[in-house]
Amino acid sequence: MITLYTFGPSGGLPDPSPFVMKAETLLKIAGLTYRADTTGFAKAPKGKLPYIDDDGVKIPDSTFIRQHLEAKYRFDFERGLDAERKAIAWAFEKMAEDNLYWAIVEARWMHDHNFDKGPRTYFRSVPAPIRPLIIKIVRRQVRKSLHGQGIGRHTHQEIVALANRSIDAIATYLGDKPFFMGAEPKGVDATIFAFVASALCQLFTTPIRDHAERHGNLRRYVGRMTARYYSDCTEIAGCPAAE
Ligand SMILES: N[C@@H](CCC(=O)N[C@@H](CS)C(=O)NCC(=O)O)C(=O)O
Repeated sequence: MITLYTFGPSGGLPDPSPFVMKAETLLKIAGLTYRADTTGFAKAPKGKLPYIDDDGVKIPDSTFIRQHLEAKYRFDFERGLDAERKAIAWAFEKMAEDNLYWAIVEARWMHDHNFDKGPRTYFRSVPAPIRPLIIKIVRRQVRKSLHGQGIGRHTHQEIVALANRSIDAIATYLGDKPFFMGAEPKGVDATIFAFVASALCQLFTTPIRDHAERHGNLRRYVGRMTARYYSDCTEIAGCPAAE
């Protein structure tokens, strides 16, 4: 049995972490049975979510989770793609994970109006007397991560400009195809779906969201992925489920 360690649904998303959403969607695309567990963060092998426990074997990191599913369950997430399209898919995934992601983190964690609605609520289980201190420490760590990654050295406007170019690139490549690489979903769709839905998340007020909302094909794409893989949801990130 596979256990996927998650943060749990929040803000109209299956998970506030796009990496957890990606891993969960990969499991769904592969048609594997799993259970979600929200109690694993403290024991995360690499200190981050997601990770899975597959019959006692722990695999952290969404990309290595995918590799594990490919190796153990012989599921081909790239079936039918030639080498060039595999390269394009990988490049888009890493653009989302290593660039767009940090712009989303900046938008959610560094601006009080978003922080108060989202990240601040993640600390509800921390005892009240020490909660403000823990929040301050974690928020400072996130600021340091943004600075270390490099994006935190830019102005908010510069960060938004970078994110919007990524959103435009995703929208342009998707075009009017049903899924990112064509008629059928591939592994890359788990990533693109997770990051586009995160950018569109209705809980947060961000220029990135405003920009993403102008791309009707992205909203329809999120709705299509929702209809196919999250049949218990009528909408995700304000995008109605529809094939
Ligand atoms: N490369 C990892 C990234 C995972 C990641 O960044 N997870 C974040 C949530 S979005 C996390 O757990 N952060 C907690 C921390 O850094 O303390 C993956 O693909 O799974």
